[in-house]
Amino acid sequence: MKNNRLIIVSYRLPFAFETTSGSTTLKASSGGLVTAMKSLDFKGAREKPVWVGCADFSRRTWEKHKHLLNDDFEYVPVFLDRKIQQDFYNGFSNSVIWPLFHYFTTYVDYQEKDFVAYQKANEAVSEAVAQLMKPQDIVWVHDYHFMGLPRLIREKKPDATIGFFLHIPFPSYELIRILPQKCKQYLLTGLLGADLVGFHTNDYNIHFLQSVQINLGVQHKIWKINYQNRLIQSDAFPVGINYSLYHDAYDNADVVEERAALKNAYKDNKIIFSVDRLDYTKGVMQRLDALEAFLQRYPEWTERLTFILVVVPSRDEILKYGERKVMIEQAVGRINGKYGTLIWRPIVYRYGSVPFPQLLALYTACDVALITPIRDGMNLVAKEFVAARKDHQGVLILSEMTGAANEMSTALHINPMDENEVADQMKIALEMEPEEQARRIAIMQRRLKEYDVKKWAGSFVESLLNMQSTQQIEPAP
Ligand code: GDG
Repeated sequence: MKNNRLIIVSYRLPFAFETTSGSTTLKASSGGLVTAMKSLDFKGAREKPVWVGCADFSRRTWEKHKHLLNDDFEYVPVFLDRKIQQDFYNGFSNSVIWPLFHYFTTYVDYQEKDFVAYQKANEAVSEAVAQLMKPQDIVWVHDYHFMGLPRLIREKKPDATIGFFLHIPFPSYELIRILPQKCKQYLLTGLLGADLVGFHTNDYNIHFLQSVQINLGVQHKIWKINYQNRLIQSDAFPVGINYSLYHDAYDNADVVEERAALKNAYKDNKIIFSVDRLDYTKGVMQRLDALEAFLQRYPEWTERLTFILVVVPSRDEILKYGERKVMIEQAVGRINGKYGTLIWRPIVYRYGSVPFPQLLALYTACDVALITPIRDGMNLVAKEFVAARKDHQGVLILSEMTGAANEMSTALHINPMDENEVADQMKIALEMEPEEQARRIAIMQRRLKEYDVKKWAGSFVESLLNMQSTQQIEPAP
C-alpha cells in the first residue's frame, strides 16, 4: 500500500454532526466498515486515504464544522439534491435492490424515477471520485448503493484500479432476470467496471458469475471474467470482525457492571437474546413464532426464561419497515398477554439501539443468542456474540440462511421457517452442558480470531493490487 492512496466509497460517511442547544459536535461511527478501513496499514503511504460518501448534512454545516474532523482520513462528502437522494436511497436502493437481493420479490417496488435517481447519484459520486483521483490511487467501492460506480469511474479513468465489495447476498440469476433489462444491464456492467468484485460467500460469487453469463452472455473461467479487453476477478471474502475488541470487552469495567445488573435483574431466568435492525430480512416475526411454539411445547419453562428482543430503528421512511414494526409489537403484546403470568413476561422488548457496553453485557450475560434471518449477507451479530464469550459459555442458534452459517460450524443451525425445529433447538440450547457449550464456542472463536476484519480488508486489497499487476502484464485478448 506504500505507493497507493486508497479511496473508499460508501453510502454513509463514518461520522455525523450532532447539534444540541446550538453547539455542534462530531460523532464518529464505529461500524465494521470503519474498523476494517482503519485496520489497513497506511504507514509510509504518501497521503491520507480518502473516504467519499453521501452527505447527510448541509454544505453550510460542512463548511462550518469540517475542521472538527482531524483523523487518519480525508473526507469528501457528495451533496445530492434532496429528492434525488431520497429516490436513490429509499427508492431504487432499498425498495428494489435490497428486497430483490434478499429474495423478497413481492416487496420490490420499482419506479422509473427511482432508477433515474440511482443513476444520477452514481454519476455524481463517480464525478467526485474521478476529480480527486491521481495515478496509483486504488478505489474500493462498497455495497449495493453504488453498483453502477465501477463502470462510471472506469469510463472517466480507464487505467484506474477499482475494487467493489457487496455486503448483501448476490441472488440467483433468476432473481436478476426479474429486473427490467436496462436495470440489470446497468447493475451488471457497472460491476464489470471493477478489477475485483468481492462477496461474502462462494455461493454469492457463483450467482454473480452465472448472472453475468446468462444475462450478458459474458463467459467466465476460474473466477475470472474476460470483458472488453480486461480481466475481472470475482471471489469470496467473508467479512470478519474486530475480534479483540469484542473478546477483550468482557473485562471492561462498564461491561462488567452492566452484565452484573442484567444477571441480577434476571437471576431466576435463563436469557435468550437477539438484536437486529428493524428489517423484514432479519426474521423477527419467525423468531417470535418460534418462541411461541417453544412456550406451547415446553410449558415447564414458564417463568424460567426471558427473551430480550432489541430492535434497532432503520429506514423508517419506507412503508414496509413501518408495517413490520407494528407487526412485531402486536406479536410481542399478544405473546406476553397469552403466556405471561402476573409476575412474569416472556419477552422484554426494546425498540431503540443500545450503547456498546450494554450490547456487550447482553452478549455476555445471555444463555442463548437467537439469530433467525430469512436472508442475511453475513450477519455480524452472530460473530460478535461468539467473540465476546471470553467465558466460553452461551449457545448460538443461527439461521442457515446467513452468510455467517458457513463459518460458524458448531452453532445450532436452524431453518427460520420451521418454528418447531427452532423451538426444539432452543430447548437443546437451554439445556446444553457447559462443557459442550465451551467446545462449540472455542471452535468458532478460533476461526473468528484467525480471519478477523483486518485480514478481510488486507486480503481484499492484496487481491486488488494483484489484479492491477495482472492487467499490466497480460491484458486480455
Ligand atoms: C449488512 C448486511 C453484513 C446493531 N444494533 C446495535 C448495534 N448493532 C451493530 C452490531 C453489528 C451491526 O450493527 C449489524 O450488522 P449485521 O451484519 O448484523 O447487519 P446489517 O446492518 O444488515 O449489515 C449484513 C454486514 O452488512 C457487513 O457486511 O453482515 O449481512 O446486511 O455490528 O453490533 N451496535 C450497538 N448498539 C445496537 O443497538 N452499539
